[in-house]
Amino acid sequence: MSAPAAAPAADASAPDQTFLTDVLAGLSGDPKSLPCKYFYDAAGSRLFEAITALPEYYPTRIEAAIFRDQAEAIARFVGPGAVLIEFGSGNSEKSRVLLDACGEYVGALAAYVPQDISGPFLETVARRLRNEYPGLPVLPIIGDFTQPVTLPDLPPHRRRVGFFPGSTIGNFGPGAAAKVLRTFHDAVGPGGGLILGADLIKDGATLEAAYDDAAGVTAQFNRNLLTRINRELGADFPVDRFRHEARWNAEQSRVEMHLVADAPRTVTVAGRRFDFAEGESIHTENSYKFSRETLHALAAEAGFTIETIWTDPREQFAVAAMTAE
Ligand code: SAH
Ligand code: AVI
Repeated sequence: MSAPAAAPAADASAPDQTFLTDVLAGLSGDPKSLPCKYFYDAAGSRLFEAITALPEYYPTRIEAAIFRDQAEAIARFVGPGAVLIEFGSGNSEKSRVLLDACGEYVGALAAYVPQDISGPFLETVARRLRNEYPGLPVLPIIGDFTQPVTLPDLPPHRRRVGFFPGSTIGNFGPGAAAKVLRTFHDAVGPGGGLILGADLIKDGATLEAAYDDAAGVTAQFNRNLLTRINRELGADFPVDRFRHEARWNAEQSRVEMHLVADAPRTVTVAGRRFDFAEGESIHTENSYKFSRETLHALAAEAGFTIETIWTDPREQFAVAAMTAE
């Protein structure tokens, strides 16, 4: 019997068509924009990790303190023997607090499922977790959480709890945010839970500093998107000629990140030319900030009921525990 013909090998050097389509569409818009999910190549994931340690970037620190202070209550909400699914898991640092708290107060989890778009980073983190938590099934999924989630084989008849910390929900506009939470609702099923971290509205100076730190790490993170487009899509952005800007848009309750051209420039991406006027920006990210009211409305729109909202003493950040109807 002859061996079946081998499937043609994927061309690793070929540009990702979805990435290319999204970039061309974003740069053709008026105003120009790029989807923020493309920040997270290997370098972008490392830069985001560095951002979380910056003095100006308060969300990670404050959210972690809430998790520590409320560890027992959160573990009781997760419940014994549950499956924890983290969407946009990054370095899974915050999940460790939950894994430890569940172990201490209600019994170990049945499985931990980290999902992230940043594949190699996710694999490294999963390997580390397996070493540190022997006996805990760690079942990573590489994928985009804005699409329906295909879960791996999970232990049956277990409560499923989604975990979406870091205010990643803030990177979606109001309609898109509800849609994302809807996909989590489908993943955990009726009666399942979701623990959501969300940054709260505060003064503009604190917010703009958090997205424009003195050491310039956020600027590097923002510009890395252009470096990635140059490398993966054969573009010729003069990366250092685009200035990083963070703007608090109080009317829309969001911090916007922009890359602003220092002079009139023409850039080519996969053979297509894009003209920039001096001072013209590419809008690269929105980071929406919430109030208790907007959180309740968002949860309800996605089919969840909020059971509890935990905050820090200055009400800078919120962690909401909600149940899928
Ligand atoms: N949950 C972690 C990381 C938050 S950073 C924490 O709170 O610290 C946001 C993470 O979401 C990054 O790791 C990024 O790679 C991932 N991400 C961004 N957009 C995504 C998408 N559409 N699908 C899956 N993961 C995404
Ligand atoms: C991942 N996300 C919630 C971060 C945020 O705060 O919007 C990404 C980020 N952008 C700039 N700094 C951090």
